[in-house]
Amino acid sequence: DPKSGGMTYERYHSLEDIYHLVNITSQEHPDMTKLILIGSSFEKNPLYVLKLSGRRGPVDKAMWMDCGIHAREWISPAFCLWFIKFALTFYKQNADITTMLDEMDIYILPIMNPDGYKYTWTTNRMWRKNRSVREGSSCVGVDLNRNFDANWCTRGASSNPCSDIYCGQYPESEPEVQAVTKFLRSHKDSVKIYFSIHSYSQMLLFPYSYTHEEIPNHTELYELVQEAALKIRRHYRNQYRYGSGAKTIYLAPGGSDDWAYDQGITYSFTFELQDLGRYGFLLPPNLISSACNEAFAAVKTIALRVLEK
Ligand code: ING
Ligand code: ZN
Repeated sequence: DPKSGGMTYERYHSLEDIYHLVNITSQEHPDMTKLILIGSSFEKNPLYVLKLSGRRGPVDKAMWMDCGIHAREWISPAFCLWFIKFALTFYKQNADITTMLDEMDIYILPIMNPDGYKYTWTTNRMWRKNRSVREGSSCVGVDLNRNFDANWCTRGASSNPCSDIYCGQYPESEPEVQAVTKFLRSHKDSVKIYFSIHSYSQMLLFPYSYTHEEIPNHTELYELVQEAALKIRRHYRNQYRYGSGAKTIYLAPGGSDDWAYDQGITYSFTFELQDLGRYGFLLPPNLISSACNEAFAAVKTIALRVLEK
């Protein structure tokens, strides 16, 4: 029942709750989901991907979405869970959702940084990185969105282990990043669209973030995010900025969307969800549904356009 479900999805969930929710969802929808263990975190928490597909035969296209790369951005995993619930609830009731699930497989990683997320619940609400420890340094954690092999650790990242944007000892040094890159490398032929969900600042971004140079299909992606931002403004009256990462926020090497793009996933995006700074990372639970509804509108707009191509 989507109404009673609503209550569940309008609050934030502990790590244990997230695992439980994903697990029961996969059991309730054995015909439309598959639970895939893609690896484990530094502290050996599992990294589960939930695969969503319509009740149809095999297809050759897929979309990927990861949430919770950064521990304190709680709206991000909340959105992945909300997306899963929404898609499964309205399949065969809503034409757009039916099209998405019938024409592609959707791989969702609800929480890419479980160790950091757990730490924000127990110890430090503003923690960003993972929780890996390293000999010779008393500082903990690597910024997973600086650890991908995309112009790694150049301007916009730090080689200081105590920094919040520490890039790690070498590209893909972190098990969370290794799990994602391994999965995407082995699904390269099918995955056409990549989404990474962050907060906050209300932005729809695409590569590059590691250089000011434009990608070959800059205009095409610019028009996609522009259309998505316009939909959000019309339907939800919220303002999202859009453009390439380097030009719209700041130079940031080693990010996941840039890496995915350079792997050949030419529809690659990073979304920064609500808000604009009033609450920042501490977005209150009563704003979860509006944040998720508008983010879903953006994902849907882009996915359906790409499927048309
Ligand atoms: N923002 C992203 C960050 O990792 C970003 C911005 C997007 C960087 C794409 C690299 C690539 O800094 C937040 N809020 O984390
Ligand atoms: Zn982030």
